[in-house]
Amino acid sequence: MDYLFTEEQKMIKDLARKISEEKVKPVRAELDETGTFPWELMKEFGKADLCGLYIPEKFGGFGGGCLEFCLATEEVSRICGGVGVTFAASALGAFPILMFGTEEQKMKYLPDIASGKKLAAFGLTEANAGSDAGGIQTTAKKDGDYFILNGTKQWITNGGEAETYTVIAMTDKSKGTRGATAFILEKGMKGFDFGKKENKMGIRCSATRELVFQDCKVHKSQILGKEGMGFIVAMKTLDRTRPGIGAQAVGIAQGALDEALAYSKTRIQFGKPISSFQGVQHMFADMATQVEAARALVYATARTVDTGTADISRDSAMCKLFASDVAMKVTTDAVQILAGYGYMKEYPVEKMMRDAKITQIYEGTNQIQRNVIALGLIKELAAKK
Ligand code: COS
Repeated sequence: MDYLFTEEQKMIKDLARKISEEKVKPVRAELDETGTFPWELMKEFGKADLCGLYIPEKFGGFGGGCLEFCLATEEVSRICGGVGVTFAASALGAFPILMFGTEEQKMKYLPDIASGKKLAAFGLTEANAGSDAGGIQTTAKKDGDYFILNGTKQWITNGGEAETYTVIAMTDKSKGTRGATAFILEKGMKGFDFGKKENKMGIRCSATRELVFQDCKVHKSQILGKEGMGFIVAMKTLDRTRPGIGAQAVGIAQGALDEALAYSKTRIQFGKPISSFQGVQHMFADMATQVEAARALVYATARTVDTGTADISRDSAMCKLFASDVAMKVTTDAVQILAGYGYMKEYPVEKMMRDAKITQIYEGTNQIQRNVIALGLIKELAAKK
């Protein structure tokens, strides 16, 4: 399908594919097995100027947008979902600064993220505040020109490895979601520590850790936007980064389809390659159609995000929901096509199936995406009346 990319967008896609094929593919199984964080690979992406695709040139980035970011994320995830999310989660940490940061904050933090020298991360989730993001308990108590943070963030991607963190904490619990504030925190600040790296089912090389705050003193100049705007910062960020999860899901699904197709030509049963059986061909037809539909939705949503005009919550939720369900279905079918071999670690499809699962969960479960979509539909209807 022709998505009418510019020459620059084609170049980004090709470059991300080349690095992923040459550098990520040879090490993905070992990174998965050992749960090793892919620092060397992040440096490669930095050297190739892929880390700041969505960051304006004046802050050291490429000056593209959500689409360029999605193209690269898809290509990296086609080879490894764990490396893909490590790459993408830095954008999740950087987007709040990009959207709500002062000129000074942007100048201070974005160039190092754009160059790949530093990674960023986003701290919203807590043990008792997942889908119910408004239920966060981490507090930031005012103390003159400072805020004192106490609490624990859970399952933070790039936790411990990133240098720059956007953290949402309650500055006034009595105000509910309007009492949350977003802060930029730096690794190494007194009172800011990390929990152990979580041992996960998939995306195993990515780092998932707790962020622990114990009387962590943060100057008011580290606030993003205004005091009390933290929930809006978080929600608007997720609206812009969910297409990235869609792109990750499309990449994982395409990777699994590629593997299953290649295998089906070499696997001989009943005297013929299994690719010649109609039952298998129909599975491929469905898988390819689903991947292409998900890809089209991700690119269309990313383009809408980049126009900056529309209310994107609904579209963004749709593309994350659809693409992640496709990833789960297609990777499961790929394992089925490889059958016994698909279940073994010698082939990459079992890893792809494990990696796909989280795309239905993080950045808002698919049940929450359905709530957001339904709310969008109801709002649209009300606006028409
Ligand atoms: N953009 C701007 N503002 C938004 C918004 C968005 N996308 N979504 C909600 N808001 C605003 C609402 O308009 C409301 O504002 P007012 O106080 O002015 O009325 C406020 O935020 C609270 O919204 P709401 O009442 O809908 O909040 P809920 O607590 O019911 O939250 C959702 C519901 C589904 C939006 C939220 O809990 C959610 O997205 N959960 C998933 C969180 C998630 O993705 N976690 C993963 C973490 S990162 S890996």
